[in-house]
Amino acid sequence: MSTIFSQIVEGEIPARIVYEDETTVAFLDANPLAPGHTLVIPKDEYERLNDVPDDVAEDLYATVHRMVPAVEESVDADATTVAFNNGEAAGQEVPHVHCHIVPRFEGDGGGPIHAIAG
Ligand code: D5M
Repeated sequence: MSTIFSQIVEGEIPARIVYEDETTVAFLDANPLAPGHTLVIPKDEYERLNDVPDDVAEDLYATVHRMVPAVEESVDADATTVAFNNGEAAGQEVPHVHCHIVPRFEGDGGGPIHAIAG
């Protein structure tokens, strides 16, 4: 049984995809903490960062690096919180590695986000 994110990669369920290359995809979070909240995933299914091979980790980071300024620009954010919930005890709900890019705004009252709620 593939993860909900693999189903997005396969086009089996809809998502608002904002970037895609050979190994990674970025799409809007369905339950955003702020407008523009984006998730970046490897296309292949790995449950945790610990499981991701080095070459895929490089591609994943490259996409995060590319998406951070794009997300900030798209919603005119002042900053971003960039985080992984890596494992169930950390609040990871979808067992397919994903990086949250959450737009932040001066005075948004969020402080440093301690836990990215799923
Ligand atoms: O975060 C899992 C995140 O995944 C949470 O912010 C909601 C989001 N989510 C769940 N299903 C979907 C679909 N179908 N499209 C887009 N976003 C989705 P976690 O770190 O695992 O708690």
